[in-house]
Amino acid sequence: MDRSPHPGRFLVLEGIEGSGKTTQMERLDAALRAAGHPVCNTREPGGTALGERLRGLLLDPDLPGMCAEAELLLMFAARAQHLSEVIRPALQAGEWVLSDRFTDASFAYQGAGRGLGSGRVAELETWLQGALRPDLVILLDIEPEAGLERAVQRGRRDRIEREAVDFFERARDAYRERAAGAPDRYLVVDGASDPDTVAERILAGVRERLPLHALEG
Ligand code: Z5A
Repeated sequence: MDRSPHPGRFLVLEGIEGSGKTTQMERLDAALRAAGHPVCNTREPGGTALGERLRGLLLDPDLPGMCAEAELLLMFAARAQHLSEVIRPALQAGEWVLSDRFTDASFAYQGAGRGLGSGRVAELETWLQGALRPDLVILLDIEPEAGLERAVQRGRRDRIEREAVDFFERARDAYRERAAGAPDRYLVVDGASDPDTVAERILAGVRERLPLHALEG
């Protein structure tokens, strides 16, 4: 199936903390490059100089009073720059954009986690993205306790990681609901499986959904 309005492909990895996105980004990036695809590997919030500065503010545990609306708008400010400077140019150039998080994270964390609702997020999505949506969102699904346990082992928790488990439960439920509502655009993989199994399932799912003849074998 090829519905993309641009010559590139847009793949996003999503999931709650510690679900294994960064680990699997590296593996998928390597598989795509080995198959000869040009890959633009990026992340949100971040991916540009402005976005990385905003990421620093958004995750700073010394800014505990940030209101939900400010958080949402800063996420989209970073995204606007990311779209303009990185994502759209790469897709136009025919690259495979592989992003560690994108707008689904705003629906999950600000819309559901913070309780702002999906309507506000959808308005910003339409304003900034127009018709642009990922070709495929790979959702690494994991119980919040298990993901947070992995994340905690890394050391100091960032501002958002300090939220209580029910915040991540709401985010996880929102991700799963979105995936269930558009199964052709989402690939849900059990993030609790071992990293090799997760990587195999992701590759199999990507091959099944996108014209990836070069990844066969
Ligand atoms: N956020 C938001 O609220 N709204 C938005 O619109 C956007 C983002 C775009 C930063 O994101 C924060 O921004 C995030 C959401 C919010 N909230 N927080 N906090 P981030 O993606 O940079 O941060 P993160 O979600 O906290 O990522 P993470 O904790 O680095 O997790 P990860 O990338 O999913 O996992 P990982 O680094 O690959 O693995 C974590 C550990 O588990 C590591 O030690 C691995 O070796 C281990 N691991 C990985 N996979 C496995 C498996 N399969 N088995 C066992 N162990 C594993």
